[in-house]
Amino acid sequence: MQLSVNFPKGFKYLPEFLSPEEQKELVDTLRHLVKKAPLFTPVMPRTGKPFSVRMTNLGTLGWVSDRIGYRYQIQHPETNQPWPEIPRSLQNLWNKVGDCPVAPETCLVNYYAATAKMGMHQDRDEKTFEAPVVSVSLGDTAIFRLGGIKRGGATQSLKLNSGDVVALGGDARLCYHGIDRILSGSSSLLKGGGRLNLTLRRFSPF
Ligand code: MD3
Ligand code: FE
Repeated sequence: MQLSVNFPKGFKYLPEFLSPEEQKELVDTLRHLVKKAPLFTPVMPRTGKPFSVRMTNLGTLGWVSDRIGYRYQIQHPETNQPWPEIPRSLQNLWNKVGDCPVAPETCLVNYYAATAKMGMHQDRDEKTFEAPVVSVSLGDTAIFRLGGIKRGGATQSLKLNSGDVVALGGDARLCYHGIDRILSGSSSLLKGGGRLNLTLRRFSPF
């Protein structure tokens, strides 16, 4: 158990929400989908500096970053094919924990190898912030950092373990957050190690 101080209103932390069997099943499903929509390495707008995290997407829209900027688009940037559908199990998860009357449009799949991290940022490329973001962690544990809605404020650190689900709604939806590091070797779920994070979202207002 972690000493979880004061989570912002709207931050729902559901440790071990997925059973080991559900996690294995989800990884199998993702393995097939990632063959159709391979992980790619996004680069920072303007500078072209590569992310350490590799990504792909599922759903009618997917988030990409390249020299032009951050945006949602309907096709994979390398195959130019539409993204695969969001699997039923993830749509069901959204319905269980998302507290949202409409379906998710996108699932960003982030893969962290042992040394990957993600700097503090807000998720604000969507056209609505009324819908939550629902996140699933699989594989190695991540040290997650959560701040407030203003850059540079107080932060707290939380471990996200395999099978943990986090739902970010309300005030939490625009909180700064990032991944400080991965605890390499902490899980044997992914052959080859590392961590997968799935974030289900809505782009369009409803
Ligand atoms: C808190 N992903 O894809 S998931 C991202 O583990 C992203 O890959 C991280 O940040 C990852 O944008 C964190 C948990 C998460 C997702 C969205 C949030 C936490 C959040 C939005 C607002 C506040
Ligand atoms: Fe984020």
